[in-house]
Amino acid sequence: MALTRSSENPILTRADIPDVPPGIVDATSVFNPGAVMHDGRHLLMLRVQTRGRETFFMTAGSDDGTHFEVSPHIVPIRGIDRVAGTVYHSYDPRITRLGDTYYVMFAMDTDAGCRLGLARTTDFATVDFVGTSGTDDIRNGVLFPEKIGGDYVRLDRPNRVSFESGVTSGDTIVLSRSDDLIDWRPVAPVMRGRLHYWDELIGPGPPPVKTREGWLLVYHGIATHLAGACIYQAGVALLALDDPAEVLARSRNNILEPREPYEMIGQVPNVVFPSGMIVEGYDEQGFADPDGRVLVYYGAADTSVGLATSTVGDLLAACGD
Ligand code: M1P
Repeated sequence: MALTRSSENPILTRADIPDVPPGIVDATSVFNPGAVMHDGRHLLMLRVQTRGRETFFMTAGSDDGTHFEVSPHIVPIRGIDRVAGTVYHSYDPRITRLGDTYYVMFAMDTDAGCRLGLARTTDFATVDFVGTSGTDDIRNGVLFPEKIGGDYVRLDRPNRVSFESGVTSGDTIVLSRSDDLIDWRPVAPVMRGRLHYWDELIGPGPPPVKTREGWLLVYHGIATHLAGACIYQAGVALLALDDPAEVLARSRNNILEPREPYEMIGQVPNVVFPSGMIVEGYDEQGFADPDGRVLVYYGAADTSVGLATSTVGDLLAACGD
């Protein structure tokens, strides 16, 4: 397998979450983190859920990418009250660095449905809401780390598939472009789910990584089951550098699937959900080093945080497997 689990897994559990009363007391779960290098350290932005099933963002820092200390603060998104109505939950943050600014794209459950929120920060101490990023019902959105063809570009996953339970998901990853990060134009479908196989429903994972071969995308795929159960796995694809709507390669098999007890048992069983990825090593032109270590952070069973590692070269090879 292209990804190797850390022997320290799960690297973060509810036991690592300090109380921050009155919001967070005896946290229930921590999962689906965004990840980025900040000030020479590995930083995770965590989705923390409480017994009241409220959701909060917290951050954790590490010198080695494996052992994290959670800061005893809730990270507020300043200005999110500008959203009309109630934002019930903000979750699944994906972090992209553009210049000196870190952009956090996250899901917001609102009265109107699921929307993408966008916030920005330079220090993760204060995070400022930029706006609701588009008007479509979308849960997964990831920004590319540079403009392409003069536009901001993102991959998103519109929620167009409905289950009987009323839950919505999606089977298409779409490329969208924007001049201002707020108004988005869907440009082209990039990848569709493969019915009957491991990735029937799909969504982009962490922000794509620039390599000399193309944009490396880790994504999640969902196998549906007659009983209504879903199995969440991770896969990898390679997108063309100039036009990321073009898929150059896509893994036939998943590269990570629920196998360990902490992935198969939890609040939502059988889930690995990759949401953060750090590449240790870029060349002077900003391309990821093929030998560079890759750290993929994922939510395990919507309960804890797992880490799996690889190299850029191994992930590129997995695209063709
Ligand atoms: O419970 C598993 C996942 O379910 C949803 O996945 P998707 O983004 O594909 O719709 C999300 O709620 C995600 O947070 C969760 O981990």
